[in-house]
Amino acid sequence: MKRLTRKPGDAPIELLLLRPVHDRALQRLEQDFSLLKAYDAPDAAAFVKAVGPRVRGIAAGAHAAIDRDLIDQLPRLEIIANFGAGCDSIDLAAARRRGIPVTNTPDVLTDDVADLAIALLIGTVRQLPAADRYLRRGSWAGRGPYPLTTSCGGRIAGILGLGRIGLAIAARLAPMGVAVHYHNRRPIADCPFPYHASPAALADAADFLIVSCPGGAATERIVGSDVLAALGPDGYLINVARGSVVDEGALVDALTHRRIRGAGLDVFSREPDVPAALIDRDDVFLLPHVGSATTQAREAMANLMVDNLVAHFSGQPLLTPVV
Ligand code: 8YV
Repeated sequence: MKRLTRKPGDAPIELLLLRPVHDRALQRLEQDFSLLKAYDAPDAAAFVKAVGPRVRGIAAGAHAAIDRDLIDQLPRLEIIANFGAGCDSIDLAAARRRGIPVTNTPDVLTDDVADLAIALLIGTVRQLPAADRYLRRGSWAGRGPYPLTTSCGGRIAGILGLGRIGLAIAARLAPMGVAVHYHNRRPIADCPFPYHASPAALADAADFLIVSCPGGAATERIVGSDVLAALGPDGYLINVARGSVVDEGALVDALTHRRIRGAGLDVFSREPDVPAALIDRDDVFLLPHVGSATTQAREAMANLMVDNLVAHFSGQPLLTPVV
């Protein structure tokens, strides 16, 4: 485990924690840094104001909002280390303007998130949550077999955001006999999968639209009523990225009017609040943002977040800077 290299007599390096961090991260951070825990203070904003001039780094807990206002209150800030691959809760432009590097935790969660995308896809198309409820309420014995559903094999998945996680999803779809198409802002050179120039064109070609792109302003609600209409009445939407990418109102509307067949969602626009209109439906499979929620992934994420902080304050290259 990497430790901070410091000279005797060096002043402690103070890090701001806006939210509680993973136990493993806390343990390691406590060994090498002095921690300023805003979440323990009775008034977090007043706390940040008071300690702001001392803060040299932020160890960001899950989805902590780090906006320009906050960054402006931290004149000595040198690094923001995010816990998570997605950095949509951090104002990257504001950090960049000040020359403050931001790090994230890619790769170590890729396989678990991709596994979950496949579980959501199969669970949604084969209606596994509804079938489970059917059995538990005694309908199997009372009403007979559960109605037939649909095959996944032989169909086309459109991956919206063919990055690390999208590629891992594509690798899992191949042995299932599901063809992959994709949309990114730009086509990937030498990519074996057919490219579509817009989310709507991708949805039009696909039976399953799988969202695995970053969140943030550039992708806000890019899956709207037009894209859902293009997906069509036999199409399914799967989202393991960010709730902000999908227009939730348009999704409820499309489900209600049978413009798409179903949806599997691990992410929502105002977590942990989930629209009641989705909760009440049988054609959706809903999960509480558990894509990377395994002991292994979270421990690796915690270590990577701390390794980036240790590298920075030891004068070493960052392991996973966000570019
Ligand atoms: C979260 C994620 O970080 O990596 C991401 O972008 O969405 C997740 O892995 C995780 O939910 C932290 O709580």
